[in-house]
Amino acid sequence: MKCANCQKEITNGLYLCPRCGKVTSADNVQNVSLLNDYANKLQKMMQSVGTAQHTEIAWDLTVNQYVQKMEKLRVVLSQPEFSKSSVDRMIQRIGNFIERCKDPVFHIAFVGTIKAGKSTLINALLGRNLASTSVTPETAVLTKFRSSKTDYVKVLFYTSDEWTQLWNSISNNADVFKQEYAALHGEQAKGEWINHAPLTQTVSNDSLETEIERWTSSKHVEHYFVKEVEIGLSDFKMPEQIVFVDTPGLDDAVKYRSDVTRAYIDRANAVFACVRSDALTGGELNTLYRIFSNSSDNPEKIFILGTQWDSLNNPEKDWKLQKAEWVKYLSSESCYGSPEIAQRNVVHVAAYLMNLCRDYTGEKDMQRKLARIAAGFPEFEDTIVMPKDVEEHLEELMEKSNVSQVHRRIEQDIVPKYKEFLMNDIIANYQAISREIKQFFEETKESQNEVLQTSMKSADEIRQSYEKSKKELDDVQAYREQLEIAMKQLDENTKERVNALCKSLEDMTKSA
Ligand SMILES: Nc1nc2c(ncn2[C@@H]2O[C@H](COP(=O)(O)OP(=O)(O)O)[C@@H](O)[C@H]2O)c(=O)[nH]1
Ligand SMILES: [Mg+2]
Repeated sequence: MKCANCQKEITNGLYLCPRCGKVTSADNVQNVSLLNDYANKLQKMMQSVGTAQHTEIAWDLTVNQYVQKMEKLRVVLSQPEFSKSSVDRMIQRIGNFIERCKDPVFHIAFVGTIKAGKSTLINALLGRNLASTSVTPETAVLTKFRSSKTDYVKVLFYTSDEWTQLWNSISNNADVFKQEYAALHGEQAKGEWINHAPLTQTVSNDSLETEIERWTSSKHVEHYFVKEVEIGLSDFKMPEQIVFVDTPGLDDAVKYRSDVTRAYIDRANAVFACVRSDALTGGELNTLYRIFSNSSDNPEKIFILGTQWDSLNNPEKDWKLQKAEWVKYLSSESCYGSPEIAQRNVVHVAAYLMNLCRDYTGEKDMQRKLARIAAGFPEFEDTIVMPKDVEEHLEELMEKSNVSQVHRRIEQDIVPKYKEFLMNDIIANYQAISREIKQFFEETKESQNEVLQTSMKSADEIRQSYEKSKKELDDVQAYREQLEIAMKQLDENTKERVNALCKSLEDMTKSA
């Protein structure tokens, strides 16, 4: 049938038009004023949808449309008709999605428990010690590294709301956090840094270490209030849109910070999960399962690194056994889905060994450390007898550290495909949110249906409440139809879209 007001085609039997929001027919309706009430509400909602704020996404037209649709859905969900508790999560997901579209960057997150060796590994990959390893477990700042034309350090600070949440989430046994905070006069410094505007400093390549330390090291009081540090590196050999993220531990004594890491896992486009090679605990396995459940579309972007490999008693032999065990757990459908992929993506690494060789100065202490590690490998038994012998074998020891294998995984499995992965992630994210919203509306409709069924129990009640329930049902149906129009394009041509989007991203990279 056609709507009497806007003349657009609509489903038969609707009281309210999902296109213009006006009453289509008041036949058989006793309580016309109630119907009008609903019509007004619907029109108001449509009006606010029409004026929804729009964040312009300049880098791609289709992503721009996705964002526009999500912004409209956000307005619909924010209507007082829906309880805040049931829509909050969706609204938050929409917000995250929009943020993600604004900044199309491929995040490689290095995650794991505290002291797993994340920062040491990042330093091995960067080729210099920039990620802070001098931190106590209670202090760890999320740090991003990306390639840039100039070297810079950008610092973001907590807002007072975030700080309150962080402070309230400090676990009871985080004594060190509180003691150090007191010793550095945190309370006195707080006023200066909380709510501070982001700081971006261009620095010379040589002073990066000092500048980063100022914001991330536990020696400086400022680091408590730093939410995130982004470091631009002129000598980082990665495409500018690939970012390495050093995350606080998943077992941070400050729950707020572990939560930030968890959120990052969900947001990351690829994950390097660092697990000490001698221990895959139940807790860690749980985290790994969670990582997989968040990227079910492509588990090949998840790497499990057995870190601190050199500290096993007998690295080669012990790791073989460990790895077989890990692969067994990780080959299931819910993880890698095959033992072959698990074999390939579970990689041992001794980043500390790499860094020791790289920074080798010939000091006795360094020679001793290296000789101790070399003693774990039978192949050096005859050649490294005295500590000073290590000097002749630095190249081999570096190769032994297996950092080059991690490099290769990044360069072969991620870099050539990152744009495609990025686009797939944006689309998958969009679809997942849309599905959740759709389901929410289906459920809302069902619960309205139940109201209707219950009210049919007595003939008298029908007369009294039928009209009301029916209008409510129509109302929801109208919302839903609106949504369905908005989401129709959703499942179309996903593959083609990926290609088109990759192309635009490519153009953007070129013009950047
Ligand atoms: N023997 C050895 N020690 C390592 C290795 N990687 C990290 N470590 C040590 O483990 C400790 C924690 O490392 P860090 O990178 O700060 O861990 P994070 O908390 O995960 O960032 C430090 O004392 C490192 O020197 C490694 O490959 N071999
Ligand atoms: Mg660290």
